[in-house]
Amino acid sequence: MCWLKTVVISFMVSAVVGSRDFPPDFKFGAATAAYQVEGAWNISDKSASIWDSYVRRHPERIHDGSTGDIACDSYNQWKKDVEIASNLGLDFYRFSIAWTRLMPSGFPHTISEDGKKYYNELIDALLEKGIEPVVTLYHWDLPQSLQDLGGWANPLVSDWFADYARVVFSLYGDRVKTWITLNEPIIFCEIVYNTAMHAPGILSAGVGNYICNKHAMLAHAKAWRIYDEEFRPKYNGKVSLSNQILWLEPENENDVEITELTRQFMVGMFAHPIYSKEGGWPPVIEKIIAEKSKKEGLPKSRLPTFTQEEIDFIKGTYDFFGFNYYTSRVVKPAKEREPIGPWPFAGAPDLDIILSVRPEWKPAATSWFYIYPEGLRRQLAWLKEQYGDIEILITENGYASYDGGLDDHDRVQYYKEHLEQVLLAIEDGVKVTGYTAWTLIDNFEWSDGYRSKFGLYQIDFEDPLRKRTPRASAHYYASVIKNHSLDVDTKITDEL
Ligand code: GBH
Repeated sequence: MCWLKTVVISFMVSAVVGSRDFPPDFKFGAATAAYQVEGAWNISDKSASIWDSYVRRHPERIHDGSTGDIACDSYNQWKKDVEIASNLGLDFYRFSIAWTRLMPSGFPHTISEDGKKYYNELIDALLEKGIEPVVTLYHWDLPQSLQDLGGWANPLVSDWFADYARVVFSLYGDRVKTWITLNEPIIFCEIVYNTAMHAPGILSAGVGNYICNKHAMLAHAKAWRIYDEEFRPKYNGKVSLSNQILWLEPENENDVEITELTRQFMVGMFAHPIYSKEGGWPPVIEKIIAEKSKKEGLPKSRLPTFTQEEIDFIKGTYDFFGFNYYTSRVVKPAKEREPIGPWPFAGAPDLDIILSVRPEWKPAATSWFYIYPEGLRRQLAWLKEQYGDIEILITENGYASYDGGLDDHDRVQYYKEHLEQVLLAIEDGVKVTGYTAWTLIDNFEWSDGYRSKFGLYQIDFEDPLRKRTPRASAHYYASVIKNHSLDVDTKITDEL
């Protein structure tokens, strides 16, 4: 009888989704980022990053006043990370390199022996287990020494980043074939300067964010071109960036146009310069910010322009489209003098829009997070329509809870429902080639400290060795990977 029940259920499910199987070459991974997991913040010759200093200067801006000083202690426990990545059956593991660990001064004349060795060992151990390393160069931890020189607001930052990228490519390019230059410029530029709620905690709303956006695009492009010219011929890898994308829908039919405009503002700002045929900022966005700036009596736009040379330099600097998806918003115009919450999660003053959510989208633990799996499929379709039939890699997707327990049924549900949307998108003809779960292990969730749990594995933060224990979601994900299909039980009890 049992088999009959399974057949009936899978038939019902396949009526919703055509195929439950992933294409043969589809890859599954999980991700972390250096500051969120490594700890060992001042070990050996490592210097302080902007997060190391921010958590000291502003404990009140971190939910529990915590720091990433120790985090998951992955600097010492990395063998366990590799082991659990292998137990999950991951095709790839996405982690980031801490600039301050590898190049303590921020500049390439000092390369740390310990830093070099740490990432060498991690990469080799992954490869030994048949896990491909996918490496992010910058996941928000700028050397404080470079911040002291202006950080992402200094036009030289793109050269500093390029020099760092060259060092990383030359050290690890023989073994790492997939590179992410920058993780989520919308967060490290827009959130930083519009809210100061992330390191370095500098408020410069409507100005600093745009300067940073421009320099981030140039930094990415310089790194891509260095790879393309100096390393691609011998290593033949791929380089792109990861954009954070909120899927946006009109609140009602009158808001269709303003929603498309907001998409250009939020996605196009960081994609149009790289992925469009014309290059440069999305023209509508350039126009709006220029007009606003003029009304404010400014001599020129707060959005710095690109020269034609810069436009051509940035255009086409990609090998795939990487993006992180968690949640969605609906868009409506703000009423006159209506307060606009902090961009990019609540509203955008330069567009006079308010972002909110539909009542039927279930909230996850943290304030910004509402569940809308269909948003992922729609986002994928939109990307294809905008930028053509390019390879897309989902570089993060995952679920936040405050409950740190092992029976994380909600997280299993989240993964299942989002992976269903990925399959549907593939059926729609979108070239999605891989999916990355955020995150392998509970870790330091930025301003939310250790309160928000995203891990497939639970971390015992009371334990000096930071014991890693698989949650139900780890069992589920392992089973999806093993079967290369969603035709699996959501309640798996196999040993991991
Ligand atoms: C990604 O950011 C990051 O790449 C990753 O490091 C992070 O752990 C993960 O997602 C989960 O957040 O309180 O309004 O300032 C996604 C964007 C950045 C969303 C921090 C929430 C705080 C929102 N996240 N942000 S707010």
